[in-house]
Amino acid sequence: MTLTEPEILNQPDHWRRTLALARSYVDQLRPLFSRPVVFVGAGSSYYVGLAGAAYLEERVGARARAVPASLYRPAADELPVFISRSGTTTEILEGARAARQTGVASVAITCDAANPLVSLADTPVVLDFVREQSIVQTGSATSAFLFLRALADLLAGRPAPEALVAQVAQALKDPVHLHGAVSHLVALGSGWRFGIACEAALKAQEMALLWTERYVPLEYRHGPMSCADEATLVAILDPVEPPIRQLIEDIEATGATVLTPRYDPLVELVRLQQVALKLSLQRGLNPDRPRNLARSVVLRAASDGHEGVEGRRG
Ligand code: F1P
Repeated sequence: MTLTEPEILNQPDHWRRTLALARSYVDQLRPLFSRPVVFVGAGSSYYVGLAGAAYLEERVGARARAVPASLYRPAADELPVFISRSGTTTEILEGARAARQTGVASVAITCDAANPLVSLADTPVVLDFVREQSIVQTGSATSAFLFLRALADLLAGRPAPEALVAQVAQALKDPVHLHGAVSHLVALGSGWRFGIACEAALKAQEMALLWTERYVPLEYRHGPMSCADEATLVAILDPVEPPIRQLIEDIEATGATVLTPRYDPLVELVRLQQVALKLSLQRGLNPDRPRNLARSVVLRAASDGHEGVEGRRG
């Protein structure tokens, strides 16, 4: 058995704990989230921020954006929320240090209470029940996003999405059946679902070394569809309503397989994690240890002034 498989299967339990954590933090975070928010992350954690910012804007009407950690610069009027499973990614720590040096209070969302990010953030939120050993993030990313989603709902005076726990448990017993070889995956989603689409595509890229693309759905016709063929799997995260229905017909005409959503988009992401795992094994790869990747990217300054990569596993 791979390390990744149980990490995917643990998500119902992790989501239940995440929802409880969000409820316990809402009063403490409410005043901080009255400012415009910038989510800062790298890789999966950036995509969590991208989805989180769009969700916060859609549901709370708050001003929110997401930036890759390498582009973050502190601004006095903005709350930075640093997202990092490991809390050791160099660009994240540089951003958190810059915020601290300029007197900008920050929040961190991470999975380990003993990492350097926790000591740099003013309000750390630790999902310490998510203990992933794999390089590829699965439950850590969905749980971090669910925390932000539940927080946004609670800030807006709505209940947190408790029903997702039962829904993801059901979906895990209902995996996607793939017919034919897939070498190309396209994920389509709009609004907060775009960040989810990016994360779904990253899973197939990391675990199965697939050529992947991600777009806002109707953009797909504007050029990228030229590359679709029988080896393409297109996952749609938006509801299947008239403009999407027509898009599906156009995509199917290329010979590509279209996967339409049966569940909430976050639950669909979990099903696409399963697809990535299955494709990885089908292709004879090790999904736990994708080539060229480390669990977090830790850069060390070399004597010639250039930076080198010192991959970390722990
Ligand atoms: C972020 C991350 C992972 C990615 C890769 C390198 O780590 O970019 O999403 O899969 O292994 O690190 P973190 O800052 O969330 O720990």
